[in-house]
Amino acid sequence: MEYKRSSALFAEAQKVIPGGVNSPVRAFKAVGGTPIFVKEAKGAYIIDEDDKQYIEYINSWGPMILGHTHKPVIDAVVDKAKKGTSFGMPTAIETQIAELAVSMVPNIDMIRFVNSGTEACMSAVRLARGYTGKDKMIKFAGCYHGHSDAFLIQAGSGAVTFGSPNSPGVTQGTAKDTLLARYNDLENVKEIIQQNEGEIACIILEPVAGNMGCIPPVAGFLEGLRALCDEHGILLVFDEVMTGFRLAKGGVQELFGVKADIVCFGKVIGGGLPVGAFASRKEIMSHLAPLGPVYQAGTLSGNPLAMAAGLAMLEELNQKDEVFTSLQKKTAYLHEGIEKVLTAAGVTHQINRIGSMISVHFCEAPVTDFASSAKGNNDSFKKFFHGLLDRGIYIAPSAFETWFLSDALSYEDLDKTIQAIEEVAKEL
Ligand code: KE4
Repeated sequence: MEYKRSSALFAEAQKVIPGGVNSPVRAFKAVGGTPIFVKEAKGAYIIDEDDKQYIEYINSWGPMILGHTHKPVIDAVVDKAKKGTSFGMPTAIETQIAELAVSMVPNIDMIRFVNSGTEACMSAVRLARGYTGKDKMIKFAGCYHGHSDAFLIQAGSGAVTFGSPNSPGVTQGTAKDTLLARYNDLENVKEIIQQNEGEIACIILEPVAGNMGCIPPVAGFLEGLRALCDEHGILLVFDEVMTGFRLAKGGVQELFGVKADIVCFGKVIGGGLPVGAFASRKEIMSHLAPLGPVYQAGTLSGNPLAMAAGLAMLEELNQKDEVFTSLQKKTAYLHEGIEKVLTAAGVTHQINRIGSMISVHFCEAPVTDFASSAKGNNDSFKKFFHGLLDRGIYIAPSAFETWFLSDALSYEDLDKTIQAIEEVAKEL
């Protein structure tokens, strides 16, 4: 398929923006080809610069849970913008959204707003280190918590499990305090804790992983982490940037009934504007400046425009439990349809799904961690991605990403998606 205008725009962009994009995944490196440039979006659809419409499953990587240009959000932003976009001074709306978020999410008394999921997770780890007085943290291979140095770590030499930088610019000094564990492997976490007894401030994870495809926790995994943290004086940090306000009003803590000590948010909480947040009980949050010694700040943190978008979004989700049920049903319907057509075509695959998060993997064995996710056949995924794109279906341009459904998707859209997959399956 010829993406004439997008190709021209991509060529121009690459002259002044590294890789032509402001975030790497958008460049289609994992799937090849030219990224499409979006002109506008509405509901479940995006329209590219060649005026081609797509049914889309990115939804800005999660925020557009109610669909693009959702009227209450747009109206709130437009009205707020007329009164000023940012002051660098406290405003009432920050308290309004903070009170609402605290009322929706279990185990938090206070919340601090920032401008991205990266900032939320970075700040949460600093707070955990400041509160416990310990330096190390455990993260999981395949979990992504944004691009701050401490998270850009890959598996180090097996035994010691020390991380090593997975990006130039990250120092060994930083890497030594990041310990890498295997997702869904409690025994591995226990080993690492034993090897670093008394030195670990926190364990941070995506309680439902979305950055190695969608990988739910196996039975007992979250509960086991909670018990280990209680036993060893470690804080449990749930990175709910993807899952927060998407999998349930109260996120994974509500869905699985497991209590985190600190919770990170992004995406949905900002309604499509740049908002992240981290939250905890008062005893921990009171360590944050200006109350306590742990420093954290941000010029645009809590700016009224972003708060207006986030507040409109959370208010609607708080009033409409049926959104979560509707999303769950639509995603199950899509799952069943994909399963049927891929099986009929004899395509080896796995489908992971929870709530309105779903991913398709072209591999034999179940996908339960990064290693099993990496076994997916990427050539098949590339054909799958481009076959769907050419048919007007836009899914995540990487096998390591998750599809996010919006409630603006109709069952007719889902049927068109399944139909397109049935056609593409013949080419895999
Ligand atoms: P941001 O700094 O990109 O707002 O959030 C970082 C982040 C933190 N935690 C989780 C669980 C996340 O999924 C993310 C960001 N997600 C990616 C999608 N895999 C954003 C897309 C991108 O990097 O452009």
